[in-house]
Formats: sequence, C-alpha cells, structure tokens
Amino acid sequence: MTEKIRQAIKEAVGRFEDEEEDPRILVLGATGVGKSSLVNAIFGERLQKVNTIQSTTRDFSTHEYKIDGTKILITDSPGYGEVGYDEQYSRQVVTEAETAHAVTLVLKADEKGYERDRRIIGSTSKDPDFSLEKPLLIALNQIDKMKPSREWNPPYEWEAPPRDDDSEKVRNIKEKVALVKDQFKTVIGRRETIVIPTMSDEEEGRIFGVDKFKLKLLQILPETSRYRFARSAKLAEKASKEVLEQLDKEADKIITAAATAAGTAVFTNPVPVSDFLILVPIQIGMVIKLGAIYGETIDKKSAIEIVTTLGAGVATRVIFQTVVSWLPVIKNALGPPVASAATYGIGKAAKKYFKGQGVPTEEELKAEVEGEFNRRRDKRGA
Ligand SMILES: Nc1nc2c(ncn2[C@@H]2O[C@H](COP(=O)(O)OP(=O)(O)OP(=O)(O)O)[C@@H](O)[C@H]2O)c(=O)[nH]1
Ligand SMILES: [Mg+2]
Repeated sequence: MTEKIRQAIKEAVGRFEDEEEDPRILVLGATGVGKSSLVNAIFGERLQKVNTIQSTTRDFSTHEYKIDGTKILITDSPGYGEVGYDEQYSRQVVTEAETAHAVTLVLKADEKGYERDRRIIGSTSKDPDFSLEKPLLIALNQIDKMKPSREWNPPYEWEAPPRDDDSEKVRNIKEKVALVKDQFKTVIGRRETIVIPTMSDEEEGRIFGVDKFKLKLLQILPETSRYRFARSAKLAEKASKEVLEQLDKEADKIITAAATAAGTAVFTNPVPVSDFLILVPIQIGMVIKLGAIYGETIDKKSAIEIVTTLGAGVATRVIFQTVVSWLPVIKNALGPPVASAATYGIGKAAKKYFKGQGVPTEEELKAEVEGEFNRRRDKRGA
C-alpha cells in the first residue's frame, strides 16, 4: 500500500469521526418502570458513569456514560411529581427533546391507562417547539408481569397478526401492544409511535426484546450519532436471528447507498483510474458504518489494517485495476457503474469480514462486483 493511500484512509477516518456526535437519548417514564434497568440492558456492564451534567431544565439531569471510549448521554426523567404540574413538566420535556437525538418512553406493561404519560406526551406534542421528526419509541417494559405472570417462556412472537393458537401470554402481549399504540396515537399527533415489549431486569437469562429495542433506536437515531450508538450498544451481540437478519438489511442499505454515492461522485466527470482516491472517503465511511453495525470500532490504525486484511477487496490501486480489467469498459477511465460496482464489492467483502466469516475469495468478489456492475449499467440504460 502506498503512502498516498495510507494518508487518504487516515484523512477519511478523521473526517468521519469529526462529523460524528455523541448519542444523546432522552428516557421518559414514571418512577420505577425500569428506565435505568433498560439503559443497563442496552449497553451491558461495560457502561461506566463518568459524570452528571445539570440539565438546562430544573428537574431533568443528563448522565454522561463512557463505554469503550465512546460517550453516551442519557437524560433521565424524574418521576412525574405533583399533580397539576404537568404543563410545566411538559415544557421541560420539550426543552430536553430539542437536544436529544432520540426520545424514548418506558411504560410498565401491567399498568392500565397511562393517563399521566399520555397527558405529558400530549402536551409536548402540541408544543410548536417540539420536533415532529422524531418518532416516539416506547418500551413496554416488565412484560414478564403480563398475565399469566407466573409463565416466562420466551421468545414470544408478538409481531405476527393474532392467531387462534396463540398462547394466553402471546395474545395478551399482542393486545397490549395494539392498545398502547392506540392510546398514544390519539395524543401524539403526526409522529410515529413504535412500541416494543421488553423485559429489562438484569437477572441472568431473563432479558427479552432489548435487541429489538436497540435496533429501533439505531433506526431512529440521526446518521451523525447512529454509528457511535451501534458500536457501544453492540447490536449483534445476543441478538435473535430475526434481529440479526434486520442488521444484515441495514448493512445492505449502507452498501447500496455508498455504491450510489460512488457513482454520483464520478458521474459528471469520469475520472482517470489512477485518481480513484476520490472514492476513498465514501468507501471508508461505508466500512466504518458496516463495522459499527456488527459492533466493531474502527480508528485510523484499524482502518488501514482492515483495508490491508481485506486485501483484494479494498480501495487499493490493485483492486481498481483488477476491477477495471474484469469489466468491459474503457480501461482508462472510471465511470459511474465501475465506481459503484467496486464500492459494492468492497462493501460486501467488509460485511462478510465483520460478520466473522472471513474474506471472500476472488471468485466470490468478482461475482458480486460484476453482478452489481450489470445491475447499475442496465438501470442506466433503461
Ligand atoms: N419484573 C421486572 N422487573 C423489572 C423490569 N425492569 C426493571 N425491573 C425492576 O423494577 C425496579 C425499578 O427499576 P429501575 O430500572 O430502577 O426503574 P427506574 O425507572 O429507573 O426508576 P427511577 O430511577 O426510580 O425512576 C427494579 O427493582 C428492577 O429490578 C422488568 O422488565 N421486569
Ligand atoms: Mg432510574
């Protein structure tokens, strides 16, 4: 690898890091519903509290945590306090939500009504300063307490439509999820409500739904803090097969978006093959994001290492020359389909690597790259 490439990779990693923000999550919910337990279940024992920052509002406080070098900011809601104080409380929620990247609400599954929560969410939603873009992510926690409460036999498949042979527990969970969605839909206005049943008591082996809650959190976080969250929450760890499949889909979205961006980058001017370095920032960004999805932290040193490990699969002059020689195009210029296909190939190689499945063979890689090249070319021709 030449010094020029090494330098380009370092710069690209640096730029990506500069654009990232520490994830800031607002956790609402009454006293004792399990907010702290849920936060612990999300990040695991590695979460270390380093500081408490006084929030801008009177009652809320923001806790600063560190996990493997990443800072996570959690703003905790105090119990709802005296009755009659809800309007003021809601104003504080609005203020806290302004800086939050995601707003979550924890409810206890074995309660009814949620009058207080609904009143507060209702008036925050009506507030013109409240951002309409953020969906409300609800953890319907302590799902183990739903009837029959003595039964605990997960996994409970609560997402499928109701079936005649659902167990009593599954039926109750399905009904409750639908009910809560309804109860909050009426107060929340245009925003989306996502309800995920969870069990967040740290008692070994009893956690449920937290993997899905993490996935949803990833999806609602803005691009700028999503990957720091992903790395520290280790989404793939202890995830169900279903959540792992969803993560693969997230990875594919990242690869496709980068492949498109690479095509766009060379669209107006096909660039000389020797100038493929213009694609390094896009490809490095893609590799960092893919790493995050599968729980890997990538700094400047490891980016170079990964790029070297992936060998044939990565943004070196060699792969570009190889790719270009495979493809039936003008050999001295890098057109959009070539840029896209090469980026796609790198993405597929990186995904495989991060999933712990090694690196693809040259044949596998060639098939991916050619397939993508043909898809892109056909689309452009169409
Ligand atoms: N059965 C059951 N108990 C839970 C669950 N999640 C939390 N708990 C228990 O509920 C109690 C309260 O949990 P916390 O996480 O402290 O609740 P909190 O919302 O942070 O409470 P405050 O900080 O006081 O507002 C603890 O005893 C937890 O062990 C759950 O999913 N199921
Ligand atoms: Mg707490």
